[in-house]
This record gives sequence, C-alpha cells and structure tokens, in this order.
Amino acid sequence: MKTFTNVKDLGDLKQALSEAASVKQNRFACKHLGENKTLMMVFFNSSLRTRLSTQKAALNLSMNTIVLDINQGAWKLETERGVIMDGDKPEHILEAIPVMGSYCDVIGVRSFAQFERKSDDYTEKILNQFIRYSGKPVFSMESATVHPLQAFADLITIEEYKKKERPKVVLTWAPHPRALPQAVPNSFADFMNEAEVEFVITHPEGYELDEQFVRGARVEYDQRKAFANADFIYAKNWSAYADPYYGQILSKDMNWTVDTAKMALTNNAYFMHCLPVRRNMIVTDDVIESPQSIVIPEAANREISAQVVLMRILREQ
Ligand code: AN0
Ligand code: CP
Repeated sequence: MKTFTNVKDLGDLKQALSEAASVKQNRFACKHLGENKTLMMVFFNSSLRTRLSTQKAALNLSMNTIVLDINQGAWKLETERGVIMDGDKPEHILEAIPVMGSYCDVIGVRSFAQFERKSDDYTEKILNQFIRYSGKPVFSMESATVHPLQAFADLITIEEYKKKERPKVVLTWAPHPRALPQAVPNSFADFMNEAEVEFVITHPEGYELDEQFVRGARVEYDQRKAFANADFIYAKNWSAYADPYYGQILSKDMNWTVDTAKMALTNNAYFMHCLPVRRNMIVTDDVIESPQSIVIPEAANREISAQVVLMRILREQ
C-alpha cells in the first residue's frame, strides 16, 4: 500500500477486517516489522485520537514517530505556487514536503478542509502535494474530504457489535455551532457502501453530500423514518457541500439532536460518533452515557485501523 485515502485502497474488505481481528488478538505479533523505520505525523489541525492512536499503532510495530504541529513552532507555510512571498509565510510547502520526506519512511497528514475554495478542498490539494513531492507513502489522518482511518475503525466496530448478517446502519446529521468538514461522513459513506450493511443517510434538505461518496445510498429526509429498525446510529455534523452554500451552516435545528425518544424508534441500536462530540447539541447526555453507546470502543479501534494500514505500508517497503 502506497497511499491510504479511501476504501478502495484496502482492496478486499473481508481480508482487511480479518487482519484487524488478528491485530486485535495480538497487537505485538509483528513487533519487529517497523524496526528502524520512522513515521512522521504532520498536523495542520488539532487532534486527540488520531495523534495518540496512530502513534500507539506505530509503537506496537517498533516504529519511531516524529510529530510535527505545523502551527506550533514550524514556519508558516505558503501553499500557492507563483505567490510573491513577501507576507507572513517564510517557507513554501514545495520545499517543506521533500525535506520532511527525507527524514522518514511513512507520512500521515491531517489537513482539514479550509472552505476557501471548494475545488482546492475537493481536489485534496494539500494531501496530494504530500503524495506527489514527499517520495514516501502517505496516508490521510483526516484531510480535506476524507477520514479513512476513522471509517475503517467504524467498520471494525460495527463488525464486532453487529447481531445480524446485514445490520441497518444510519448516518444522521446533527446540529453543531461551527462549520465542520464533510470528511467524516464522506468516508463513512465510502466504507458503508462497500460493506455488508443496509445503509441509510438522513439529514435536513441542503446537506446532501458529494455523490462520489453517497453512490446511490438511500437518503431519507425524515430522521424518524430513517431511525426505524436501525441497528447502528452514527451521528455527525457537517456543513453544506452543495453550491452555492459550500462550507456554510444552513441549520442548527435542535430537533435533529439524537435523544432517548429517537433511539427508542430503533432496534435497540448502538450509538456511534467519531468524537470529539458536543453533548446536548449532537447527542444528549443520556444517550452517550447509555449502555448502547459504543463511542469509547469505537475510538479504541482507531489503534487497530492505524496498525493494519501501517503494516500494509511497511510490508511493501
Ligand atoms: C472535526 C471534523 O468534524 O471533521 C474532526 C472530527 C474527527 N471535528 C471538529 O473539528 C470538532
Ligand atoms: N476522531 C478523530 O479523528 O479524533 P481527533 O480529531 O481527536 O483525532
């Protein structure tokens, strides 16, 4: 594996899930695989889970890790070619990337959507420059439009908790005070469309996601109808994708908050969220603290998804 940005990069999903199960049984079985290899994790944005779980996965394989927070101590980076650099950015990303690449064997990049130009976000301008100019395998740690390590961990979690062959999985939009990227729902849809599940997406009008991720999945605008008989409820806020409202908040309708009354419409569904989550905006205290909430094991599986991806990258080096 040279890059990890979407479900296709994993090839056969059953095989990927069986590798995840083996890692979970013994995460130190391949503890020599990463010896003398260095993982560089580059953060343009904040993180708790991705930072810790990916580092832990690398440690399980004896990799060294170097973590760079671009906004804390690194030079501010210019990302546009052709700019006269007389402003506040002393370094160009076109030098910074190959330099970073020269110190490591694998690179993970976190770089959220900037909501300045939709085309820059949806062509993954920053991530693709790392892929093109670092000379090293690159994986997304949530880039402008995707968060595949999260979606893979979500799939592993659903596989572990499902009680039937083909569970009903509902991705529901929920309110949030700030404009958030579409990366998490995009990748979740990308993975669910390839998984053995009945997949339904529910959101208010105007929050339609990019068709390349939705791929004909059922979209139900009535959240209550969508919840009927669901086995998993996956909540997430995102901002509008469709023009001319790209990156904007169209609704903060608290009727979309996941609460106990709505969970009662489901087939005793498990509640999932990638975290961080704003309580009593996205989900009530009662639901996230209920026995059906699996947000903590879901986050714990981030170590497993990262380790499977790192092992595949290392094996091809
Ligand atoms: C980010 C997002 O919604 O993409 C990261 C989630 C993993 N969330 C926030 O910025 C709150
Ligand atoms: N779910 C997730 O990626 O969390 P962090 O933003 O804390 O890494």
